[in-house]
Amino acid sequence: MPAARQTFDLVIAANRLPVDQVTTLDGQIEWRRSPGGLVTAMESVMRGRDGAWVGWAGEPGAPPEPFGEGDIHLHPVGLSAADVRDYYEGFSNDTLWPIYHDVIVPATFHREWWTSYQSVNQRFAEAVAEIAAEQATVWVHDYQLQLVPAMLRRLRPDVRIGWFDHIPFPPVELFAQLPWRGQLLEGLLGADFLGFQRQADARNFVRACSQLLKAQTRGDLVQVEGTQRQARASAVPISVDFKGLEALAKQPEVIARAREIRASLGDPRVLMLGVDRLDYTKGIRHRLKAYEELLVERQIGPPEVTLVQVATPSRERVAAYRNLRSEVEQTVGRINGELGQIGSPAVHYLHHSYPREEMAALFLAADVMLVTPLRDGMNLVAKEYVACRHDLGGALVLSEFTGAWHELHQAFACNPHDIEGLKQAILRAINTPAKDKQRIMRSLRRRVSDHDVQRWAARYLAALAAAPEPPLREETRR
Ligand code: ADQ
Repeated sequence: MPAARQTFDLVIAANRLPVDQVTTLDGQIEWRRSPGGLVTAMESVMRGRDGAWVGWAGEPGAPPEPFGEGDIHLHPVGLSAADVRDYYEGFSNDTLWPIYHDVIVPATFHREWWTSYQSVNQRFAEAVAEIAAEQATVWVHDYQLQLVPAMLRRLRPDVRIGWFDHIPFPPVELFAQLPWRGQLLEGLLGADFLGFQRQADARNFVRACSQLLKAQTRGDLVQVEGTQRQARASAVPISVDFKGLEALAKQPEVIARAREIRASLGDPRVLMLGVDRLDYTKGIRHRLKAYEELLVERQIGPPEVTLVQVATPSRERVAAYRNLRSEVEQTVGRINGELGQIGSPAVHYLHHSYPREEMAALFLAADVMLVTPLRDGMNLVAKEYVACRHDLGGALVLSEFTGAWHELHQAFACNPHDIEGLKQAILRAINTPAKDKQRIMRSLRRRVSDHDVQRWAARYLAALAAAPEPPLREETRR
């Protein structure tokens, strides 16, 4: 007799599993848990529950067998090399990503990418349907899986479905460019609850349903056509593991490393820091332009002031990302060539990923943190910086176009398109008296500590549980 299939009360579906495959020195394959905040958040809600996570393991080809990792059951979904090219790099990152981020670069439309997106979403929906227990809660994440809610509902009308959008949801004028806009909205409306980073994102979604699908809407509710169901769309902003980061940044080794970083940079009076995925949404070029002008005008300069820019390699098979990388690297080279000094370059540019400890040490070492995206769903770096500054040191320059700015109003706000304004914000962050900066940092920390990632996950699941009841019973009565 075949063994009974294992099923789970809480199933997470996200493009990636929360683990990375590593090959050890003796050639063994091992899984290492990725350190992101989402994993920490999920750990907090999965503790003591039967939880599973459905996602891609990160390598093209046949998926590994399901396996356990701590409390979580991991259920890999396979992507072929063509799926990675068309569903992931193509439709997700070269069609949806630019449309959802204000078309900072033009979006590319290919019908075969859409076909691949549909078939991969179907595969995810089937994988979830297979392992979700009767009446389970399913939490689908992000723009790569927007068709999963409706596909899953067709397979499993008994489960409660939530979707969370980690990135912005665009205004209808931009969303309407998508040739598959109707299908995407219908896909999302399979969910009972749709969570967004900002209220404005939720409103954009509701407006898109009303204008493009002619759906009836009331406040944050959307009537789903052909059913008596309603989907609710509202903001539940994501956060970071405040306590975990604070504890990390209090470790003596991390504090010593922060001192060592400053010393190795020549103990500058002001150390500025940027930490981003190398993505055109992050405003790295605008930041460098403002910094370069401040140097040219001799308002600041090395060795007293220096900038460390950490740019994590990202999506290097998409042309827009390759172009951005060469542009940023040329600019850094030019700034250092023209404005650096022997032994004290103006920009220290690092194209690497770092362990959490090193990131915390960098945050602790930095007097001014530059977070200048042109558009960003939330931006966790801003919140991580604040969580690490238990010493109340440092100053945060924060773009108004991040979700984080809606919670961290006391930060030194900037519009990164306004280079003059950005320069002024940087100078204010440098020159504001330490006492005032401490007061600001204290209130930023209060906000992040009160609204940490554990609270985010709990709030999301409570909203999902309270979302309008699917009227399955009513429909069968009719
Ligand atoms: P991202 O666009 O990836 O996330 P962000 O929120 O800043 O942007 O998260 C990046 C994460 O990577 C942070 O935890 C940061 O510490 C880490 N990181 C960056 N550079 C690193 C490096 N060199 N080494 C190690 N770690 C590094 C998307 C959306 C955001 C949203 C998040 C979560 O685009 O708007 O905040 O999801 O919802």
